[in-house]
Amino acid sequence: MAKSGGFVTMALSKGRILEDTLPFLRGMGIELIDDPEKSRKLIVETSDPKLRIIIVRASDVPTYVQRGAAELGVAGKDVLIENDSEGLLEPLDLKIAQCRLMVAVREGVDYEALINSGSRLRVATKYVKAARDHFANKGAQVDLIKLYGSMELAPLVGLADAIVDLVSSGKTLKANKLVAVEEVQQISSRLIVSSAALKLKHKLVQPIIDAFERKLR
Ligand code: PRT
Ligand code: MG
Repeated sequence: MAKSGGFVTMALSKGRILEDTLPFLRGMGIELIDDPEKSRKLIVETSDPKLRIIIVRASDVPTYVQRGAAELGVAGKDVLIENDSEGLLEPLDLKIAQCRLMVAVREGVDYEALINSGSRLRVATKYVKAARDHFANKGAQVDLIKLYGSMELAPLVGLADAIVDLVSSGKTLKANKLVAVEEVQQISSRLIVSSAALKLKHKLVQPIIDAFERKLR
């Protein structure tokens, strides 16, 4: 464990996860001292001297928790699928930042025919592990093309036949003349906890898990 002493660090990402986690903290009577969306501070104290928040990239949350730089965090299931889960517990589905991981193709493309044609489908995605499992379960042969963003562009410029991406309102697909054709998985964000911290700092960490759980009821 990196940090000893009597406090707990929670790793959150800016944007929807931070926003949707604040009500859980408020349920415990905890407010942030600074607004991370406004200030550039990456370590944010809270009204509870025993709890601080660190602001990290969404896909980095598991790393901070696994390596003991934070005891707790909130991460999308998409991020957790792509990350290894060693040393991590996932005690609660917070049902926040909900969306769906979907396969999408260009409007007018016959996805079923493409799949059944037997030729290898080129699929661009940031979610390589989830996509690999999905197409393997379907028995479909695919070439996965790893991208880090703007997946929607790939089918439009001939880089890929399909993409696997997160969809919430569907506006991004629509704006790029793509259609969702298949669901890979429902996604929501989870409270994650370091299994080591849960043992070593049980008295500090367990009450936070319990408070989040109460808010879900
Ligand atoms: O932005 P950054 O590169 O730092 O990381 P990130 O994109 O992973 O972080 P962030 O904060 O954008 O997302 C955090 C988590 O929110 C993700 O891990 C998901 O679990 C969840 N979430 C929920 C989403 C969406 N909804 C979502 N719509 N994450 C991303 N999107 C993107 C999607 O990839 C697509 O580009 O929004 C676009 C589609 O949105 P619609 O509304 O047009 O369908
Ligand atoms: Mg983003």
